[in-house]
Amino acid sequence: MSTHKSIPVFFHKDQLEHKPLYEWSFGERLNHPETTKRAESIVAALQADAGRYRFISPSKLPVSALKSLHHPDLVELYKHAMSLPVGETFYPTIFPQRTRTKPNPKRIQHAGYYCFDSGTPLTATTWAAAAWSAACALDAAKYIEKGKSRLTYSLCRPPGHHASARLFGGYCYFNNAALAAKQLRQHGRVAIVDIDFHHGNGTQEFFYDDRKILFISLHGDPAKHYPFFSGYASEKGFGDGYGHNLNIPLEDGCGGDEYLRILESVVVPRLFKFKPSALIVSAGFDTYLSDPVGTFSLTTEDFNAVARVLAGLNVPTMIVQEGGYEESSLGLNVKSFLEGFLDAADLSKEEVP
Ligand code: SP5
Ligand code: ZN
Repeated sequence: MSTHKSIPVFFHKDQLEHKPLYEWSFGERLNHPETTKRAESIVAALQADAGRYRFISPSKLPVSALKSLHHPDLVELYKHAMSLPVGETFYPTIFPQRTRTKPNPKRIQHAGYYCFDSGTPLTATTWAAAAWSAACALDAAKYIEKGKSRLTYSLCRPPGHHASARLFGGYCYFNNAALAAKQLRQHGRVAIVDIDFHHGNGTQEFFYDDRKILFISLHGDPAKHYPFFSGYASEKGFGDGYGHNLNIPLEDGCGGDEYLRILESVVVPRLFKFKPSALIVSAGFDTYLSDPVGTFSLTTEDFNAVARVLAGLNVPTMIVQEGGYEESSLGLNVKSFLEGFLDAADLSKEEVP
């Protein structure tokens, strides 16, 4: 017998207006992997199973909510970028060291002060798409907080986990998962498990000295992969937060068996010990076997198994979309993952006759 309700899915159509054209990667100009087709693939897969997924358009969040998460100048910069000519993309290429420079968020040429790579352009529509993406995470957090649902999915696009308080990068502008975590930490301990292929450097930085938030990230080894400067196992937190940051770099080619073994033997015991009152999953699917960016080899079925393992924690859970660039399979991978949570929740509620 099925006891679950449908999953609320937060998404706003204006998130599709942000259209980065290309990225600069080691001197090469590449087609940008963070396309609108990604979100469209997810929408199509979930809409095909309308009984299980309930689409909700988020309410507009106040600019003050973004300015209490990010430096106000960063927020102003995105707003200023709205005056770029339609179709024009601005790529920061000058990244001053933060010494005596005085940046002006109303000068687009100063964008590099607030940015750490050349793959994350600004356009006239970046602000709207990124603000709606953040709203998807904040509204889901409010759903969880009010007990309206024990499981939510935020179709955040653009993604968020590389963005820190003062810097954008890695295709990320606002840190959607961090916004949700700050909301939920008012009520207790929050665990964030980041399963994107890349280290969630922005999220790590937000909560590095915070013992109320446990951040765990499994990712490609930063010695070889983006974001290179962080994601090492030696980064364990700072001050009060020491011991509440866990980085697990994995080898290229890592498949489902190895991934699940680490989840069950390292991640789950750590989560049980922490006893969070809520779980946020930063869910990237660039660990997929044919992803053009990541180098792991998880299958669609593996995502289902990963979800079942995390669902075993049995706490209110928010799933926040991060990366995943194999457009044609992304929707099915997200669906497989969400179904893992739904099925596990059903099992735990089954009564013995
Ligand atoms: C949210 C997220 O997953 N951001 C990832 C940012 C990674 N950016 C650097 C990737 C460089 C590799 N470029 C693609 C190679 C295509 N063959
Ligand atoms: Zn990623």
